[in-house]
Order: sequence, then C-alpha cells, then structure tokens
Amino acid sequence: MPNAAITGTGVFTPSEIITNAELVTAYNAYADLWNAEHADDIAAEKTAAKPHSSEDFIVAASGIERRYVIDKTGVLDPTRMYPHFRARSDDEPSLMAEIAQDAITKALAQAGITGTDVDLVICAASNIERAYPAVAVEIQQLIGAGGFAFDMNVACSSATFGIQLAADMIKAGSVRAAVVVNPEITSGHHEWRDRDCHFIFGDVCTATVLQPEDAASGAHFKVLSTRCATEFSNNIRNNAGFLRRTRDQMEDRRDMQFMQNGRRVFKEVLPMVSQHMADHMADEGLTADDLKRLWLHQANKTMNSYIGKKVMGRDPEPDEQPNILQDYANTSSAGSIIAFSKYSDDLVPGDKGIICSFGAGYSVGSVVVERA
Ligand code: CO8
Repeated sequence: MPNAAITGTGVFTPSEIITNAELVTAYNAYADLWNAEHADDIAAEKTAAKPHSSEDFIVAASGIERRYVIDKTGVLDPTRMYPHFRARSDDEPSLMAEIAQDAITKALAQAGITGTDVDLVICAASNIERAYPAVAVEIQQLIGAGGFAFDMNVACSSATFGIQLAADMIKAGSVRAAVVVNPEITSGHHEWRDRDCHFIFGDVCTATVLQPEDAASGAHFKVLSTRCATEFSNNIRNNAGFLRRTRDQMEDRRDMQFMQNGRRVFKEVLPMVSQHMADHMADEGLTADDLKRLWLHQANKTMNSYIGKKVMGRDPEPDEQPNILQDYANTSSAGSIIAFSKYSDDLVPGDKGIICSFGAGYSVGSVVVERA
C-alpha cells in the first residue's frame, strides 16, 4: 500500500481586515440603536438593555486581535451586521468555488502538479453554499480535475476528516492525487449582533494536496497516521436547514446562525482533545520528545495553551505550537491548515508533528506527519 503524503498547501486570505476596535465600534453602535428602539421595554424592565462590547475582553478571552473578511462594509454597518455579497447567476462560479480555486492553485504549484493531475476533490467546510450540485464538483470543473468530487461537513474538523479520507483512498489505490479544500465563509453564518461571540470568526480558504509518497516531486510531509472521533453535543449548533419552511420557521431567529455555549465547549472539548491526542500518540509509539510541532485548531489562545501543555507535558515554546488566530480569528476547519501552511517549511527530514482540529459535533481529528 502506498503511503500518503501532503505535497502542497495553499491559503486564500481575503483583502479586508476588521480590527477589534472597528468591530467593537460597530457592535456598540448597533447596541445603542437597539436600546433606543426598545427604550420603553427596557425602562419597564420587560427586556434588558444590550451592554457594550470591549476590545480588552476580546483579547483577554480569546487572543483574537483582528480577522479577515470578504466584505467588511456590511458587517460593520450597525443597521445590517452581516456581509453583503453580490448575487451571482448560476453560470458564474459560486463564491466558495472561487476562493477554493485560489487556494488550490497555490497548493498545486507547491506540489508541482496541475489540476488535470487531480482525481479527487473534497470540499470540506462548516457550511456549504447550496444543497446541490456539490460545490466540490464545480471546483473539480474549475481546476480541470478528473475523477470525482464531493462535499462534506464536520464543522471545525472538516479539514482533518477530509485528509483522513483522502489519505485512505490514496493508500487503497483508488485515487492518485487529492485536494482537500476548506472554503470557510464564516461571516455569512456568524451572528455579528451577539456580543458573546461577535468577535470569534473570520473568512479564509485553505487547500491541501495529497499524493502517494512515491509521486511527490518536492519537499513533502508523510502522513504517518490519522485519527477521527465524534461525540454528539448541542453546545455548538446552527438550526438553519432545508426543513425551515415546512416548520413555518422562516423568521430571522437567533438559532438560524452560529450558536454556542462557549464555557461548556471549553470545559468539555479540552479533555476530549487532550485524551484523543494522547491516545493517538501512544498508539503510534510517540512521546512529546518526538514532536517538533503542533498545528492546532485556532479557536482560542487559552485553549491551545492548555492542549499544548497537556500534550508536551510542559509549556510549549511559541515555535512548537504556532498560533495564527490573533490575525485570522477562528476560521473553523481552515485554522490548523493555515498554521501548518505558514509554519512547516523550517522542519527538516525526520521531524514529526501533529495537525489537530476540533469543534462542533463534537468532533476531533488528528494527523501525524513527518517531514520527508
Ligand atoms: N465584551 C465585553 N464583555 C463580554 C463580551 C464582550 N464582547 N462577551 C461576553 N462578555 C462578558 C459576559 O457577559 C460575562 O460577564 P459576566 O461574568 O458578568 O456574566 C463575561 O464577559 C464572561 O463571559 P463568558 O463566560 O462568555 O466568557 P469566556 O471567558 O467563556 O470567553 C469565549 C468566551 C471566548 C467564547 C470562550 O468561551 C471560548 O473560546 N470558548 C470555546 C469556544 C470554541 O472553541 N468554540 C468552537 C466553535 S467553532 C466550531 O466548532 C465551528 C462551528 C462552525 C463554524 C461557524 C462559523 C460561523
């Protein structure tokens, strides 16, 4: 059985940045407008006034300093608070496919192959732009790939679950070159009007090329082992779905966007991820001393510090566990791949590391890699 290797990665980063200062100004303007509109109910204590958000809280609670988005004007308009994307005809590339093509082009260039060499495209993301046809099939056509393509959704763990699928298919010999692409347009399904979470997310797209190791033409990472796990939880949830109409639930309800119980996620996901990584390492005969780097899911700085400490048995040095969330915020499934893409070139042959993502489901996926 051929071993699978990661031969290229690529990142599409939107050109627009929202700083915490801009975000808080917009949120506070929205809250003031809302409070003025509901002044009578607030005075009668029928509803509570919306308190202001704060930059200090955001940095202290999450480590996030700014985020990239595809459209900032819509998000920062206190009378709108969500992005504005132009309508596209069915004959134009969809937005997810367009940003996917950008990230894939970069990843293929690094792998030294072209779209025509690809025979599997997995579009793995926490939200898919439409029900069908699969966005992956549209991406397959845009890059000139053959074979087959499909969409999958495991929320923040979509990339690592996609890598496991692609690596398994490469090992089985059913595909020769696979692309796992993660177009995360989180701004479209984020609730920017909720102070508890309005700072969390950003937009991005990552792509990972996998090939049999013997087909790699340049520097690459062997995929030594993968592991995925899920455990049902309602603590991160989005109730938007195709049955809304049948239930007469078409109004603008809070639960039709991203919702979470952040404290419980923190408490429940941390032990799950730490144990998952410890078990995966033990089964591969790896100890902390064998690891050069951890590329973790980018949701929260404190969370990553906790997991890094558990896995390494000490506080990891910054270069052992690079964070990118201060610049990108949480980009759902793309976060660990951004970290891997930006912080893996300096590893030398024999160096090992783990890519690990976790989130809604709950779900956790880990990929042990070795620089070849
Ligand atoms: N400004 C000022 N104060 C605030 C703010 C704010 N913006 N927000 C909350 N506060 C206040 C609260 O009111 C509270 O006040 P009090 O103590 O008086 O009640 C206090 O600050 C503390 O609030 P919290 O308990 O909520 O704060 P935390 O310390 O728990 O931090 C976090 C909040 C940062 C959200 C934290 O809980 C966290 O990061 N949890 C983990 C979250 C996580 O990892 N989630 C994964 C989600 S991603 C995923 O799985 C993908 C889903 C699909 C993608 C969807 C894309 C849209």
